[in-house]
Amino acid sequence: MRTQVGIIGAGPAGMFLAHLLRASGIESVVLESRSRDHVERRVRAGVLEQTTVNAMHQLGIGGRVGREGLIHSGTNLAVDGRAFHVNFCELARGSAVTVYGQSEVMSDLNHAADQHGMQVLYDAQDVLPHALQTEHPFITWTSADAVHRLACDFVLGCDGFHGVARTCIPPGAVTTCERAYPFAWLGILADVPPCNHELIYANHERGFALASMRSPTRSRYYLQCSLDDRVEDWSDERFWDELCLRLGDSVAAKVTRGDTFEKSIAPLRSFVCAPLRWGRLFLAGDAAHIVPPTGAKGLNLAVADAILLSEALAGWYSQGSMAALEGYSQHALDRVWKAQRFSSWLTRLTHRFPQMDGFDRALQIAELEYLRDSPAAQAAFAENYVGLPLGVAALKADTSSRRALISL
Ligand code: RFL
Ligand code: PHB
Repeated sequence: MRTQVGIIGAGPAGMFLAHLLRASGIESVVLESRSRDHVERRVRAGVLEQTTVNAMHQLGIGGRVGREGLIHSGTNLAVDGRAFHVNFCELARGSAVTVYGQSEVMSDLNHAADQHGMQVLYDAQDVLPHALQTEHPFITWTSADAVHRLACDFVLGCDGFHGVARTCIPPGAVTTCERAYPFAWLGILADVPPCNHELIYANHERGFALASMRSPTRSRYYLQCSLDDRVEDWSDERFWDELCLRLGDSVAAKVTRGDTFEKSIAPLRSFVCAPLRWGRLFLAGDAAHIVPPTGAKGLNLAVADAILLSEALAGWYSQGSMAALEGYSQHALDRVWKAQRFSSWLTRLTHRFPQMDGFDRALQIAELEYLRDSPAAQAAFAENYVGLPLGVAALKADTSSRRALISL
């Protein structure tokens, strides 16, 4: 089997890349180790930056996000039950974010892939890229006891943090930076109306809480919990009681309780690998970097990588130029580190750390009160939350890439 670009992983990074490449007339095959159902049902991100929504429209898959996505022109932060509002529209070039679940994004990408007859192979086992330092890389995998081989020009590692692609790079050829946080997020879904029309990020002395949503009738809530906690430790009753305590009385009065589902615990991590290229292998999305979910940046970074990498590959196929491909890693990482900075700042500002003393707590409160009272601080928060423009990185790209990127 032969294609132009072999993609490992059918999550957001892999599927956006497959669609963006197709839009530039470049053929790809996506190899995914899990089932399609598993990938579509995974409950994860909920907040899309405008760049992500624009990319969906450009690919012709923006119909549903346009109709059903909830436009949020601001968000709320709270400290010990006292909430304040940050207005994105006023502070960040009229921007907003769209609340639309990752599983809906995946469903839209996969539905369009079916319509276009794109090649996405699920349940591919033992996926392994080879000959990455040559001009003729290939990928092998097994299914139903047969071994398969895909010859290609490039391999894109979009297989998430635990994937195989990054591990193929010899340790001396990349550097990695990592920070594991000393807590996790317990997340639930419940078919009850959200407690507020916009999100609430709550700092409470018992720990962080987040009120989010998927639709006017489906709520998504998170609680900071211990790394040792198990889902079984958290009955619905305990979850709702703790959530109400951390959100404070006035918000708690608007929380509708109900049966929860998709209860899961995720540890928080920051991770960056550099460079994002080794020979003919390019990394994108969580395979290359992880941010704590507090800033809602992970999926959006995966899409930004996909846009930059697809433009660079389009430059190679149309002009035979390696320039943009050589610049991809630096362009993507410039943006990744800014998102990393924002996400870890917001995590430190809103969570309870084990060794925190009165001084640390007073600093958190002072910083949140500064954010509440200072239009300049709010403008910086809003600019980062809605997403830095892709054009910042693109300014350094070559002219043809720049024009295409800025149009997104
Ligand atoms: P994914 O989604 O992990 O997809 C990788 C795919 O690769 C497959 N795979 C393999 N395939 C073949 N061979 C192998 N050896 C393979 N190993 C793995 C996997 O099965 C999978 O299908 O990575 P990708 O595409 O880079 O996308 C990243 C995003 O999924 C992730 O960053 C976000 O979910 C993060 N995130 C959020 N991002 C946002 O932008 N906004 C949010 O509001 C937001 N909220 C969140 C989040 C992540 C969370 N968790 C669970 C960590 C909330 C939470 C709780
Ligand atoms: C979500 O709705 O899943 C969500 C929202 C905001 C975040 C993280 C997750 O920062």
